[in-house]
Amino acid sequence: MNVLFVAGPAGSGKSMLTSTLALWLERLEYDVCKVNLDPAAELLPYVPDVDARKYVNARELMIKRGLGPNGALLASMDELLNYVVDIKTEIEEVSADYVLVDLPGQLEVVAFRPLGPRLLHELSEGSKAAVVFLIDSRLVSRIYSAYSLLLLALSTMYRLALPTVLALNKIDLVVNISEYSGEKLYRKIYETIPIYKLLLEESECPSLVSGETFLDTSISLQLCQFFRQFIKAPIPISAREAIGLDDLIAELENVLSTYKEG
Ligand SMILES: Nc1nc2c(ncn2[C@@H]2O[C@H](COP(=O)(O)OP(=O)(O)O)[C@@H](O)[C@H]2O)c(=O)[nH]1
Ligand SMILES: [Mg+2]
Repeated sequence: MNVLFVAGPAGSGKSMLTSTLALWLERLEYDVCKVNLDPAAELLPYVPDVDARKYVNARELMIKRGLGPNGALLASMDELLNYVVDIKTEIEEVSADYVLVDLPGQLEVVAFRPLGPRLLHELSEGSKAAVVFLIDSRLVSRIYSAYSLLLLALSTMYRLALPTVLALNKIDLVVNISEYSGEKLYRKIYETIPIYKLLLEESECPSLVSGETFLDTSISLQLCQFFRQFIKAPIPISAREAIGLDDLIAELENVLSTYKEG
């Protein structure tokens, strides 16, 4: 059993990717178990096989304890930890090749509080596991925002301590996918989206426009070299249009094949 956690900032497309990737894997004749781990999810683009909302409901907690939406999400994640054994049992009963875990909307709940890594490690214990970290293409349309998103991805990778594959989602919103395909599409993506200027060795580390960020030239140059050393360029995908999923699966299989339980 391979466990894939779909992570990323709110709105990056975690739920959409869980849905599309599940269909894609099923077409490749894998058995897939879809897990919704978001107790505050309202509408999902897939029918979960295992659902955190069965155990904890953020909306009910909000009313019962008089909490706001953020407080309710935090309280419900804390509560969810009490049910991790039940959730794991349900997952094991499905006995799938791939378990896709759609993580809660708010990244900080999973990545920067103690319960996130605990939850992920308990759910993946005894299996191979990896994280897909999603970045919204529209949020890295400027070089300085590419720096901050990559720093966020790196800090998440360190906190979750699982092999991580970065994917740049929603490419359909930044390149004309009806006009380009195959190699041409990739070339267009690499030219259009500045995060690739930062990460691909072929180009020089880009210089920043002064006044856009606190980073000065020498720090940004060092960061760029650091990123190039430690981060593989994100795989361009569109969860909505099912583009790039074969590449994503190949990279996930690659990291899973060298997985060692920590
Ligand atoms: N155009 C486009 N929209 C997308 C894509 N992936 C997700 N979305 C949309 O982005 C919004 C947020 O997606 P969702 O999966 O709910 O994000 P989550 O908060 O990370 O789970 C929804 O309106 C999705 O329909 C994509 O690849 N292309
Ligand atoms: Mg979601």
